[in-house]
Amino acid sequence: KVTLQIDGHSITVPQGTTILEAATEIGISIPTLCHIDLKGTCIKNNPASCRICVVEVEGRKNLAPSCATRCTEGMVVRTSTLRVMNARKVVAELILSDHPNDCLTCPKSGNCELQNLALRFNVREMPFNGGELSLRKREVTTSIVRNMDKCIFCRRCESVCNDVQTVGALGAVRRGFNTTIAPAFDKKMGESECTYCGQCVAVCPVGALTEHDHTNRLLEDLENPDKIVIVQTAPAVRVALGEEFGMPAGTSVTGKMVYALRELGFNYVFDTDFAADLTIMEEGAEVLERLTRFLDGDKEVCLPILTSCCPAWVNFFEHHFPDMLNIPSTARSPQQMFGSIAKSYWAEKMGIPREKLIVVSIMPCLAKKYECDRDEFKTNGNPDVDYSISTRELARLIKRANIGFQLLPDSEFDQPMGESTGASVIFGTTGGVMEAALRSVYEIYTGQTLENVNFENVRGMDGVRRAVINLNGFELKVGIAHGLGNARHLLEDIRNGNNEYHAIEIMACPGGCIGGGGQPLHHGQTDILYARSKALYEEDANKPIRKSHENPYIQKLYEEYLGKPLSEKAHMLLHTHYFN
Ligand code: HC0
Ligand code: SF4
Repeated sequence: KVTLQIDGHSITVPQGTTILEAATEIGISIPTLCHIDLKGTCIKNNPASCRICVVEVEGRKNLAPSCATRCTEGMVVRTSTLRVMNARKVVAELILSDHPNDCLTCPKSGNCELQNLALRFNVREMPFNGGELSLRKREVTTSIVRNMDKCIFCRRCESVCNDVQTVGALGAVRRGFNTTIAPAFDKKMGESECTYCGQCVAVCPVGALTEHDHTNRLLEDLENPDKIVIVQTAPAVRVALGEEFGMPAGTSVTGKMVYALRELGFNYVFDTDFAADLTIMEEGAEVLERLTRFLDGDKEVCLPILTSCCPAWVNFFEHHFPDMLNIPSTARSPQQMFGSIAKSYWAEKMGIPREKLIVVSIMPCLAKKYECDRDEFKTNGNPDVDYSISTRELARLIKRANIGFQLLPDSEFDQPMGESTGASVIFGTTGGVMEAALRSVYEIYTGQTLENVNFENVRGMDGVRRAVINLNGFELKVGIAHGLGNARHLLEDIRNGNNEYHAIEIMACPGGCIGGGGQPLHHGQTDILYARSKALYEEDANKPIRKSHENPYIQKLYEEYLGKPLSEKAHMLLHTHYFN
């Protein structure tokens, strides 16, 4: 342990603690820009390159970057002397001298860390303007927009893509004013191995990486009298949307969200959770089918079975594990199952022709935009889900439409595709899909009622988790990974023959969908992820039905239309195949 003084306060911290960490602990908020450390996940970037966080250390001539300077015994630190404040301001002014000044129209306006710092440092003029400027490209993909003239080279995106996701789609290319952060050889993101997970967008402090906004398209569709526009909302959206309206993280706003969507003009407001229950029916049946074959001694059976509902994960295994495309479940994601059922079963029931129906999804995820666009989810070019907007985009629409979100009453989803169980609600957090599957697989496999539906041993935030579930004497071994780097480790183990699992859940984003690239920005605070996850478990606990196979409208869908899980019709509408 070492004891030091920061702004006159004495503090004792473990050896190795940085000045920034020590100051944060006693409530002194030193400004940062390139630094990010989402404790409890592996998201970390600390190149100490921006110098915004400098402080004075007694006895040292130069100012020290607090993010990279370790505390030592007897150190005396000052974080807000005039010299320090002026130095930070000059650093901000220098960054701004090579940054467009179009804040008013920037997609990040109001949420930009550089803008916030300029305000905090009282930057009122641009003393270094007029010099050479970096000319950098703009790229629009289905999910992500890259505005490279706004890049400040903090390298957060690079760290997250390389170290956390192990995709390696982003890195510095060229030098000096020509430098850009791009895929190797300055290729386009759309031509790289990018999975569209959106984690680079989630950590970008400025407007260099943002989502591809579909809100104008949606407003036009909502105005069009020739279209019926329906919406589905993903599990993780309801526990994060409130943050955009000043509510504490972890406030569940399901009822207000439904009300707001009706106000916006959607003809029907449905729930992706309904389709998550359907996913469990299909994926659960696949698990049981493979297990039965395994127990019968079938050597050809592919185990472990992997979940397939996360589109960035699907993209990742298609790119990196083309030799293992037969092990993931063939079940489509809930987003796509919803679209497929909406444009077949429901549209037929309602007498709505396919071309008149627009299915929109509200997702915490940017890869969902890309998933809607995959050819295998289209019929004669018409997509099952027309397009997806993110939680942040929905918040912007609500604000634009003058809806006072905080004061809205609660409203209920429409039926039949609005009914869902507690099992489907927890899909939005890491471990939730596995827990939902276990609730159904247990009952169907053993024929017994599962009294305690809480599988605490699959919950939590550790990057890779293992659990053994006793199914009447058979030990089912399950694994959970979130973050693509963790997924890669598990998959490499399996490829190398160290296969200890029967089933594995994988989500690309740290925390699962609650930490998705389309969510309100967490600005490096892990508490936010924990609060969102807790809110999902609470919503699950408060649901009258908590097992997917007990959803009455899912039972009806099978009776009226699909027959049974894995039927021919179910295969056609609810399953998919993978490409390399
Ligand atoms: Fe998810 Fe999903 S849980 S991927 O994170 O499975 O995006 O929230 O909607 O599709 O349900 C995202 C969230 C979903 C899907 C569901 C799954
Ligand atoms: Fe990397 Fe994900 Fe960003 Fe693509 S979306 S560049 S995979 S972090």
